[in-house]
Amino acid sequence: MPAAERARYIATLRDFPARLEALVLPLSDEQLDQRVAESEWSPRQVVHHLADSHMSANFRFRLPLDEENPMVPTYNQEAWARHSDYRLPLEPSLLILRGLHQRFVVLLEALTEEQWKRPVTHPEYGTVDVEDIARRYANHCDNHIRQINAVGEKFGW
Ligand code: NI
Repeated sequence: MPAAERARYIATLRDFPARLEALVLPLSDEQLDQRVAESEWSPRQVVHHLADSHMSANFRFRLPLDEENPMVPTYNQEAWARHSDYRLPLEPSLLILRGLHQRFVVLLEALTEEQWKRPVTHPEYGTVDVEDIARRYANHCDNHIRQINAVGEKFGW
């Protein structure tokens, strides 16, 4: 994998908290609770999901650095999104993302070639490496920005 791709994943992770804040902070409470369909998440749920998901990413980045092919835990994201804390204002989750992503950038920028290739096993995705995890979460950032933009397109903001 060329170093340029790794640098791109790191850049995406670095820029994400500010990109997300620019998108969601101007929204009203009503807009934050809009959904494109009953089965889809609102922007508010997406922001809280991102905080939970990226806390889980922290384990997926770190465990393989010091353990031999660790198994990482999974969780039921649909069930989590129905809990009371997914109705909170955005600030707690935006703060988590700010701090976490600052940590991710420092951690990933210092990885050696050997560390990028360390294996980690996910119950559904199988055995991947740290680089795959970085790609997956960089894509995760972009996908959820698109998901929030789709709500804006539907409701005209
Ligand atoms: Ni997600």
